[in-house]
Amino acid sequence: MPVHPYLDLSEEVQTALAEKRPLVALESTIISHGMPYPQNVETALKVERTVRKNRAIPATIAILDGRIKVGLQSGQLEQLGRGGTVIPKVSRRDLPIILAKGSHGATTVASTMIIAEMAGISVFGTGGIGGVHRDAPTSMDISADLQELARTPVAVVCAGAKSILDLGLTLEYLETHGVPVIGYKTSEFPAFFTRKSGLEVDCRLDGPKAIAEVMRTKWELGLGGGMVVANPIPEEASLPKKWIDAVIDQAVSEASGRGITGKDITPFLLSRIEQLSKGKSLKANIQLVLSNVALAAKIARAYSSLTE
Ligand code: PSU
Ligand code: MN
Repeated sequence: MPVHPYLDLSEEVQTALAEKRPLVALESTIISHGMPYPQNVETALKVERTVRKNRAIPATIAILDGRIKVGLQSGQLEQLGRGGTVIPKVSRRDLPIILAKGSHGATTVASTMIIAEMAGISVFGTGGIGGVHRDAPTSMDISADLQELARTPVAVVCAGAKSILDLGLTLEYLETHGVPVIGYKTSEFPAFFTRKSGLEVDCRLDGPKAIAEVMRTKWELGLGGGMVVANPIPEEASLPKKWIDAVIDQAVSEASGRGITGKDITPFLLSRIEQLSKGKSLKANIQLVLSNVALAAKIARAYSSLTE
């Protein structure tokens, strides 16, 4: 019996679910839209190895030929990485359209959360979440990731959010929607390429077990919804704040000058930042993703031993 008629689980993921082993969900927009080829595929493979090294099972999620895949073969990762921005970026609103058309799709944080929940996976590791854009007061551009965190019970481990966004407004939005923001070994919300933002998280926790306990408590209370676990980029990989902030400011002003809007804006900013930083942002991005998925694996293990 499939878990869900639209879902194809890999054999490994099926076995892990049946044996109640810890799983970590992974997204595919970061592969197709978040990094250039071939570093995107190399990183996706390294991410999966890192999850395994930390004794959990990776479940990379994507849409291929109108089927939701949970757990990909390396050839499928290659297909998503090589396809790049030709593969449609799929968030909550796009999911039914792409499935009905039978197309391929790269899942964002929002749609990866939806699918992780369908499959029964509670922990998801990635780079950064979407958020409230700096011009949101007039553009109303607020990532669907935030609404998803409000409604779907999955813990998302990330390095905070890039300062292409308004981080203060992003935290306000999460507060309004009842999404806990946990700082892992930090009381500050990290700003992706840098460890600090000057903004406080709701709670600092220093171990995977303490984080798993908040997840269990939230869901046993019937509160539903997700959680953000913010893990600062490793010190040695972090970028000088002034310099990267200037790069980001330039990318944001180019995007507005070129009239880029909607779902295209985040991928545009990510690739422009990579070009302007001469690849330095990409190196940092890869390091923080690896650190996040290692933590996600530890949280998945702690959560599965709490709930067995
Ligand atoms: N931020 C990053 N890297 C990414 C993304 C965001 O630093 O790859 C991707 C994620 O898939 C996220 C999506 O869910 O962009 C958000 O897009 P939007 O802002 O259009 O909701
Ligand atoms: Mn948007």
